[in-house]
Amino acid sequence: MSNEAMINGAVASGQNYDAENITVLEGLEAVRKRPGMYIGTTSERGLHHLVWEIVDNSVDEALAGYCDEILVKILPDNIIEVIDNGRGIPVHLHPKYGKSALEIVMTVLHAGGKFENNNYKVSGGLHGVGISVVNALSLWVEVIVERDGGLWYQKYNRGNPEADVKQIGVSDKHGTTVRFKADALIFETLVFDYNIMKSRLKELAYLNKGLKITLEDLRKEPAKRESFSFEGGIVDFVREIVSDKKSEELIVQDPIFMSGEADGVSVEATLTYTADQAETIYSFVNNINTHEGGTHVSGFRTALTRAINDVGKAQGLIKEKDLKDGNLQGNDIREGLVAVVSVRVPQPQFEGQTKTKLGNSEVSGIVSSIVNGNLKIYLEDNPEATKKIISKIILSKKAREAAQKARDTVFRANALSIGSLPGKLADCASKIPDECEIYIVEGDSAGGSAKQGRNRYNQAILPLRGKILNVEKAGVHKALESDTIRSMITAFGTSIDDSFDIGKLRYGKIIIMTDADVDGAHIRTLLLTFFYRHMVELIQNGNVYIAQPPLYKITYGKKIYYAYNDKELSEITGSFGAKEIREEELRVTTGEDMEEEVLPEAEETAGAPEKKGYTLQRYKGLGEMNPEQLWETTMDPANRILLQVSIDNAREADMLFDKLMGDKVEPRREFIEENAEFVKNLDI
Ligand code: 0RA
Repeated sequence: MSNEAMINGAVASGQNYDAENITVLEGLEAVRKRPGMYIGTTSERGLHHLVWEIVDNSVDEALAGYCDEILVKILPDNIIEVIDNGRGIPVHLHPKYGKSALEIVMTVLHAGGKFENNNYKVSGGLHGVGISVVNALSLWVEVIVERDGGLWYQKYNRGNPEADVKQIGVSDKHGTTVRFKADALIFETLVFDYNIMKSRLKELAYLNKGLKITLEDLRKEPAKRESFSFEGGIVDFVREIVSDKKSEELIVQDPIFMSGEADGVSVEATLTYTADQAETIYSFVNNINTHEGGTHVSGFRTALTRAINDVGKAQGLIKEKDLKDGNLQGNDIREGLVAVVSVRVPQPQFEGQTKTKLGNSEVSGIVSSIVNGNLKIYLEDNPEATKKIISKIILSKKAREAAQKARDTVFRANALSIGSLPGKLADCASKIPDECEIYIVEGDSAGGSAKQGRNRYNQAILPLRGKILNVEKAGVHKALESDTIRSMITAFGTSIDDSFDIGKLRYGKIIIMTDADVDGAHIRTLLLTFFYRHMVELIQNGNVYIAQPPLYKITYGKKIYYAYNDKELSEITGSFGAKEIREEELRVTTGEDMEEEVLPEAEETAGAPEKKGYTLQRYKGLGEMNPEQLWETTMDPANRILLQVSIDNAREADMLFDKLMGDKVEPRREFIEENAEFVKNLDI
């Protein structure tokens, strides 16, 4: 029996399949052979793409005006169910293939587009590959369609229909239910993450005004259920972004909304101003987050600069003689800006490292003229708000000039001081940046161990003392008053902001090493935010890493093992044999009871050796490891695990930042509650 026939099930079901069908089957087989080509990766991220692919189809129905509700369930055993009240996938017999349209949609690569006539399908990106890709990469899929008065059903195993589409009942409703179990042969993990699901679904609800999206997690009791529906769309999105601000920190009380359409491109944008220094623009193309920006964002920025200068001058708020080239500059205009730009583009071209940058050149002018037109009208109609915005911008400009002066002074002073490298830094011998690493270590005791344990030739250690400044709130000249921040910048050699020069970087790897607890996470977030705001090239260039200290040390006989997470712990202890006892003991040693013991030192759980045969030590902080252990587990290139920080990570840290460090207590508590599991494991 040929491969194709087996995949097909054609022989088993005794049907005749022509050559065309064989090609079809090879199509799905190609997806299984090279899943990365279709969903980017087979990691947790790729797994979640399966859900996005289905939900995108449901959202398309909403965009076409046929669907207003989507329900996503995470069922026990990580089975996903997506229910929408769209038109339902067509089930009629397809003349060309002689099969139900449903079967074609599910088994032919890219078949979705052929039917749908949906211009806004995303090409080139990771979405929009078609629901058949989900089918190809699932152990099984079940589809239930309600339309044309009937209830229809088909099931597939690894992409192959189990039987023809069958009518299993009647219904006067319309909609599609897709249920699937991802294939363990394809994915590294099959476990869906509630928070990842929640943030994307919530984002989709913001981007599609009025669409109600519900997420349910039925994997454990009590079930979780959250619904997202925003009548204000991206205006509500911006409101949420600034929700941690007090009203006196908001320059504009209600976000400004702009929209329009030209040449098939539709544009929606919302903006507001806060007293912060940061610029926050979230941008989307066809509901995809364009992290790297692109032509829609540059069009938006151009329009903002132009509209503010035009109206500001017309109203006498900006005096040309005060300004260098007669205009307020974009970077001053964007300080404190919070904006969401969402466009729909018929044939988007995605570029950039992560294919999240819009390349279509025509979009820039379209966005720019729509935003410019709308914004001018707003500014002219709201002179009070305009006045406030422009005084804030002029203030930003003055602060920036003052900061530049302060920075110049600091760096000049630094350059003059003897040796010029900070005293706390234990530098390495090598001066070849490519082979040099700097560990930024939380706390003096861990710093001491790291200094002793390191490879002096190429590993430098910079211990961080105390709380680092909140760079966001303090502003950069304040941040530069912090010893810690100054030491760090001096050690790197690159300077910051406009003066940043990656050519002067003294270490190829900058490694953040903090404790695996909430304080450690704070410090890490803070450092990442500082890098993101003032040294972003370090991240773009891939120089920034996070060290992963182990959570456990297991001693079994004379051997020592280290586990970096609970899964590894059970794998390691599982390999020792005592399988039945194992789980029980793991619960004892890692469960909540242990956490409550007042043991400042690491916990040695040596009890009942005749039963278990191994000793488990749970590290609570880097400081508990002696120099040798720290080297062996976290610093030795042969054993260590380093996570390279991506621009996405840094951006997330930046977003979290306000929550963690802001004045309001509520968002911080929410963060800790939302991450309760993480926090429990990591022990606060
Ligand atoms: C093909 C054609 C049409 C809709 C769909 C597919 C569709 C796919 C999914 C996946 C999840 N929910 C979905 N809803 C619809 C167009 C239908 C028509 O023209 O009637």
